[in-house]
Amino acid sequence: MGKTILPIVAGAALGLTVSVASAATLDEVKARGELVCGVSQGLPGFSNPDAQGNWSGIDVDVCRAIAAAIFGDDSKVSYTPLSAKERFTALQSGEVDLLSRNTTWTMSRDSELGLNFAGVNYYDGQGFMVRKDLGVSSALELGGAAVCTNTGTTTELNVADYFRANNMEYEVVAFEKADEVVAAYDAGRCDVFTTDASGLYAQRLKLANPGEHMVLPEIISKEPLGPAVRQGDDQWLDIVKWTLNALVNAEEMGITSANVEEMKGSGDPAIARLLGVEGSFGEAIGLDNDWAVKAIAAVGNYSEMFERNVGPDTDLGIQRGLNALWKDGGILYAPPVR
Ligand SMILES: N[C@@H](CCC(=O)N[C@@H](CS)C(=O)NCC(=O)O)C(=O)O
Repeated sequence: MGKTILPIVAGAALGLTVSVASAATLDEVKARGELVCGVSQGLPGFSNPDAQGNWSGIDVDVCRAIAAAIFGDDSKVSYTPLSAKERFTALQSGEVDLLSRNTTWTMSRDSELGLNFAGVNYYDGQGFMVRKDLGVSSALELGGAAVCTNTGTTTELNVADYFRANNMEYEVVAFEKADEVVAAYDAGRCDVFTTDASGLYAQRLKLANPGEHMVLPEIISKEPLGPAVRQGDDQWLDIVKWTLNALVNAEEMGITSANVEEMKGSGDPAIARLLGVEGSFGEAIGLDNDWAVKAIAAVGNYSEMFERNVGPDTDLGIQRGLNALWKDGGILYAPPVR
């Protein structure tokens, strides 16, 4: 008990608006009539606004799925663009209900920042991009290079580890905003652009001549990207966690946005539980029992979400790889609704 109450009391005594550990994020979201989701400032395939300010991407779909599970309406989301450096403060202070922003789940973020990660919506790893005319074919040939990267990321920590472990010198050229990193690399201020491999595919689209650049074969880290919430509200953590699990389980069970209504009558007990035909799993997390139906109807199952935003038929052209289901050779595995 003391653990959850103390931060509220301390915050109130200081006269601060402290949402940390305030119990019912769900109640606040319902009273406000919309979910406030922290996203990137523009990363194609993950969270990106179009010219009209409509957001799309695999991280945006997580926000939409949660809004749909709560309100039955995936448009009830307001998106707050955040730089890598700003994102954790925005979540800690209560400015956003949820951070869904290509954020790597690490131990220090999970334990020291007052956050909880609700799962992984994209398994990634850090890579390097160079100009083809640099004449390099491996990251191990990058000794002495100037490396462009973002501040406040795992990226800058991993690059330091990698160069040190391989006894290579390097010079960091770091910026807070991702577009500044891309512009600096494109202008030749550095030899190498490093970030999550998905980010390389996404940001490459913004270069003047994408065909003049190549991604090197080395992947130097594990970057499990997923949504995070504040510590101290277990119900809200469950809502985010189980909505994400529902999309992965839906793919495994062959449930899609197109057939979800029909699948309610499938007779398979596992499908009946996920879709709220049997049991009261939705009520147990503070939602309606058909919460998963609403989420799946809005964004589709995990595969639909992947293919629409980052898959082979999109500009990013990414294969499922690690992000395939466990039974298809990947590592996506959601616990059962039971
Ligand atoms: N996954 C890494 C890197 C995240 C990150 O912020 N990457 C940059 C470079 S791709 C980015 O998303 N920029 C987009 C933006 O800030 O809008 C982390 O969690 O630290």
